[in-house]
Amino acid sequence: MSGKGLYSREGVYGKRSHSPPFNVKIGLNQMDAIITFREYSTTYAHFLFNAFDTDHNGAVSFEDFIKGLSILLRGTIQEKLNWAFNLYDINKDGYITKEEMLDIMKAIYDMMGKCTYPVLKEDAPRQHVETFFQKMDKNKDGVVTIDEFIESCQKVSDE
Ligand SMILES: [Ca+2]
Ligand SMILES: [Ca+2]
Repeated sequence: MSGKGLYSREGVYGKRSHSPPFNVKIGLNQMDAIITFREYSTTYAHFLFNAFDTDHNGAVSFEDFIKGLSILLRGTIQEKLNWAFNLYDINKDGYITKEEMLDIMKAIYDMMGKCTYPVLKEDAPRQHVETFFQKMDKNKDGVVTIDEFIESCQKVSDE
C-alpha cells in the first residue's frame, strides 16, 4: 500500500472527465475533498473513509466507493443500517460502544457546530449519546450489537 499514484485534487475535479479505471485508489485527502466538508470536518471524513474502506486496507478503491454509494442511494433499509452500523463501529469488532458513538457524535457536532446558531453546548454530544445508547442497548450490557441497532432504528422509522 503506498500513498503514491493517488488521484490529485485536480485529477478528481479535472476538466477532462474520463471515467477513471477501476483500479484507481482514492486517498484520505481526496476523500476529504470529495466529501467537501473542508478542513473542519476531517474527523468525520476519516470515519466516513473507514466506512467506505470495506476491506480495511487503508485505501478506498473506486469499487469500494461505488459500492458504498450504491448502498446509500439504492440499498434496502437493512443494507443502509448495516452500513451505518459499520460507520459507528470504529474498531470493527461488531459492537458499538458508548465511546465509539461519542467519537462519531463529537465529529458530527464539530462539523455542524461551525455552521449552526445558536452554538451547540459543549456537553450536547454526550447527552445525545446517553439518550441514544439507553434506547438502543436493549439488554443493557454496555454495547450495541447490529441486531439491537437495526431493531431500534426500525422502531424509530415505524413510529
Ligand atoms: Ca466497536
Ligand atoms: Ca447490548
